Amino acid sequence: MGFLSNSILLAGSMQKLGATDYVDFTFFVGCMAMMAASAFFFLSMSSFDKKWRTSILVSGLITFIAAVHYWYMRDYFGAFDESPTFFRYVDWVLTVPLMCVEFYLILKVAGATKSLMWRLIVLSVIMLVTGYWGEAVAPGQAALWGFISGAAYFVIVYDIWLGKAKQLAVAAGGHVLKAHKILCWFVLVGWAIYPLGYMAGTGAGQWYAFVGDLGLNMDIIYNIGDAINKIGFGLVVYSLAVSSSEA
Ligand SMILES: *C/C=C(C)/C=C/C=C(C)/C=C/C1=C(C)CCCC1(C)C
Repeated sequence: MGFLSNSILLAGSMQKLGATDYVDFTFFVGCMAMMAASAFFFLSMSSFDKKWRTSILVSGLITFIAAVHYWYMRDYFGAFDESPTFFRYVDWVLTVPLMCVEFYLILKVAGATKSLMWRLIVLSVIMLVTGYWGEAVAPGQAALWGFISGAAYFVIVYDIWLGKAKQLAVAAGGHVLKAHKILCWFVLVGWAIYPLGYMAGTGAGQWYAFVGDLGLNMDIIYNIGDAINKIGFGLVVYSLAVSSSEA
């Protein structure tokens, strides 16, 4: 609990940023971008047809939850020069399941069931809890936990690219199929940024130590991944709502 209350006490305190503090910089810009994206999604909501409003609301919730966490992560990193692993994973465990809800919402027109949504949510929670375990609880076994996490990730990729979600997208056709395909690419390529960050951050003494040796920084990789995946994912849903409201 100590670090939590410390970080709250320190919130609002100021530290000097140097020109080479790239990690602080990405926390700062990430926070701002998430706030701007949230305002954009929330304010555009009412201009859409009722059936799209929940999807846009969820896009806004994802970036808003991230904005709040980035506010704390920025402070935490500034104060301790240490990865804000706890806040990071609390953020993910809230926002990644919401992305699974987003898949469900856009596929509902084709008859997506709640069981598909829950399956994706459970897989994403397994992916994140095992990742947290490898990063924060048992870093000596980071390779093993990263492997289990990666297995859950691949099942998610399979489900949306080739499994039930894919069948539903094909059944829906049109704009939904197109949006589904772009979201699938986000999960395959955009989400693959995260294991790279994990390898950069937990590599010490592991077979993949070379990733960290390349000079890649875990927090910068995660921050870039979050900006692409949370804001980009939301924008895909937004343009789906725009194009099907026009139709
Ligand atoms: C907004 C946050 C998102 C989309 C976070 C996604 C996180 C992942 C896809 C993390 C995946 C991981 C692995 C596949 C293996 C290593 C451990 C993780 C948790 C970094």
